[in-house]
Amino acid sequence: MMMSEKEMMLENTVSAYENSLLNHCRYSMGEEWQQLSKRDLFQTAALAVRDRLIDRLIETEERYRQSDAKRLYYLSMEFLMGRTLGNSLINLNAYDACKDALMKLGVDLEEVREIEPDAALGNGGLGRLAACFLDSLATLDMPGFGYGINYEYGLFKQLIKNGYQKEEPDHWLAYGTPWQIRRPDETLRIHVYGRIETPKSKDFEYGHLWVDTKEILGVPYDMPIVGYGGRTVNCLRLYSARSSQEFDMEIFNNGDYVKAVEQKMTSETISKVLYPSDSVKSGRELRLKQEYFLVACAVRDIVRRYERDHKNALSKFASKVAIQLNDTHPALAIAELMRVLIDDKDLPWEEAWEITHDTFAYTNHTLLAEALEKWPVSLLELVVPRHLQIIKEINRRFLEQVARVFPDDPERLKRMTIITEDGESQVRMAHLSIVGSHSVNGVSELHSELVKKSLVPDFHELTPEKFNNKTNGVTQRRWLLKANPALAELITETIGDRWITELEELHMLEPYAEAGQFQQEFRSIKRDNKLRLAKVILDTNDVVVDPDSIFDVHIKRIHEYKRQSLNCMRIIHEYLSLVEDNQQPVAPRTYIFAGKAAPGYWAAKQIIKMINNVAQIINNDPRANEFMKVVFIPDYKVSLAEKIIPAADISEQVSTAGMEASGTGNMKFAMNGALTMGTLDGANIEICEEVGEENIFIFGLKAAEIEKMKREKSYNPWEYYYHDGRIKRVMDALNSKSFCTDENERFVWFYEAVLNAGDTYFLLADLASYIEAQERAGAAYLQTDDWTGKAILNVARTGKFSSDRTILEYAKEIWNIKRYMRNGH
Ligand code: 26Q
Repeated sequence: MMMSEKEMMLENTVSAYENSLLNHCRYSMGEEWQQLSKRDLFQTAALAVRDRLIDRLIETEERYRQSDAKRLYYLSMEFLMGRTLGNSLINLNAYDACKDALMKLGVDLEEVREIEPDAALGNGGLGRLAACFLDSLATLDMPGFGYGINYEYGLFKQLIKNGYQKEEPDHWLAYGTPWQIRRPDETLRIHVYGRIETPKSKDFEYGHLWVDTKEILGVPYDMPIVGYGGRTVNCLRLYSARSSQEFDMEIFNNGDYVKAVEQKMTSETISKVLYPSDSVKSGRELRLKQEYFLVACAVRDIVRRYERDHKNALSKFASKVAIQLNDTHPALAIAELMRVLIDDKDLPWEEAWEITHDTFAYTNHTLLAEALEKWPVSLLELVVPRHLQIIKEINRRFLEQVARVFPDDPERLKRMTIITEDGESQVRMAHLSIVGSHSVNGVSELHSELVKKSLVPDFHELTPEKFNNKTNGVTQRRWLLKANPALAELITETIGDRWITELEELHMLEPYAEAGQFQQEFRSIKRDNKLRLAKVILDTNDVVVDPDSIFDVHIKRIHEYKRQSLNCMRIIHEYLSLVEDNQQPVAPRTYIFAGKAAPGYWAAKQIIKMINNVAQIINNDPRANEFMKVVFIPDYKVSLAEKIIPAADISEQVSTAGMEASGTGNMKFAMNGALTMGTLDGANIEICEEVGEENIFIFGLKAAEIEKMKREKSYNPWEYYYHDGRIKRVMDALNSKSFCTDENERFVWFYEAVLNAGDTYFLLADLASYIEAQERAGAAYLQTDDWTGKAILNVARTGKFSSDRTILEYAKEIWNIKRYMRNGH
């Protein structure tokens, strides 16, 4: 008799795990249990978990196939997954079973978990958002799949040497990863370079014209993504680039063996390394090839799967496939789908365009001009000549349409064109993305308004129906349940466990905000988390910090607009007030920073040095020590964030208003009971609306005020400098040797950038307001019960910021995908 699916599926009991562990120890690792190293133990535990994921992956795929489900494909150059072991065990509801099984075998699961390297296949917010979305899609039993690149090197490891950032490669795949299933059968052949043969006719309804190309192989690796409850396992498909022949036979036969091997290596560089910049565009050929490689693999894989399930009916493509572009990085997918439909499937332009436009949707994550992607036409001509041709035709038809709606308006055409003509001709990827998509969204209310009103007003005027908002969210499974198990347990004991999949349930905590018993337990959990972090800080920084001080935390990518320097200036102000004016802060604080700077971003690296110098001076000054400590924890990453966030009292979210698209760290902190110190920017505004003005510290200029000062050129930082002695003292200190650890260091550059170069980020304009808000926060912390009440209300009122809510909005309003529950669930 056939075994039922249930009998086949591996169980999540202690004895079943014990069995699996011992089996993998012997038959996968080829070892005896006592012989396993720490890393072997991780590998063995991961393999036991992986078996269970695969069972459910197969079942899930069959469920979607039988329902002929519409599928969502999330195309992203970045997936910042972090560690998987703990998360998968929690979502499988097998954490305790595995922990107990290991314990019986004399091993501590917590220790094994710490061995796992982070999968740091992303820079920051955009990459982590993609990872949270995958968790929510699986938890909601929705057919949503990620497509990305299997970078051999993730985001660089950060070392701090003499206060400066140094980068080291992150060879995360050095020992392989148990979380990937290689699928060599589904390898794809991708073409780059080459040339276009003279077309036979002027339109695009002709056959293959792209010739003499170089071929690269795209080998897929699937990472199973398990949703909470373990019913659904979706997957993230990552492609590695391989050379198409072991050796290029022609070169080989000509006798140049070394050159042949060299060529092979060159094609494999495409998936070698993640670009470490989260703003300034690189304009490099390799990055373009990476973007194209992702897009070519994903589009072909999607079309192939569609055709496998739907015989010869491409006209229905958009009713079964939705593709979301995570920023413009995969925007070439629009041209690639057009190319496949026209060149390979022989569809006429109009039909291909309708399918393409109905399939794609685009998310914008930035308003910063320098972060908007533009590629030189000459580079596209070299790497993807056929796509350039298609983009030119898209643009020609688009401008024709604009000219029909707005006749005699050549300026408008210049503003809207996809291909710029002035100076070096370039393709604006945001314009291509907007034109080729049926939906364009920003990532917070304010940001989505600014996309319409400031970034692309002409496009909004032409097609207002495309534009919408999807406020970001984060997965509470990783950022509360996993990162803060003690708080999660207290919440569950108090209101039940439905919050794990329906975060709005947290509202039920509100009545407990002022309850003595609950407050006490809440405080004791926060203190334990602070103690745990203090141990990490002792290990990494060799600094002793006081768990009873305020933990004031500023962690995120280092960027001028994020204004770590504003925090630094205020710390200097507090320090000088203490040592020069004998003004003591009302409560002792520990200032905690972490974050990476793009290796080529000079100012950001200088800011790291500035923080470290300030830390060194303050931490070594006995007059300051009982009141303040400053630490910069090196090598910020997902697994470190999971340790820092639950320990925070204050969350620093101080970007120049109008510049942070959303922020997602802000949500993670509030969810863990930290109070936000923030400007009215990005999602801070919505956090303020949710938690209430009395439970957050808001300061600084508003986006509209900044915008006005910029427009009228009315901002003069010198006025603030001369008008406010506190500001002058801080600036003068930075211009002197006070915070220098050796000769020739001084932060003159900073003084110059702020006072003589116009203070682009409005530091001086916001400093006084920031100092005052921080003083309010310090005083509020002393009212222990009040503060705890506010912290609890922050937790209770962050229900909106679950990525489950975000995904449900995307699913309903953009993707039109549904939930497919397993029978009996
Ligand atoms: C582009 C071209 C070449 C090389 C690199 C890049 C590149 C890579 C990453 C450009 C930008 C990024 C990442 C941007 C990012 O993380 N943006 C953040 O997205 C979050 C999720 O929506 C928001 O919460 C943040 O506000 C936003 O800064």
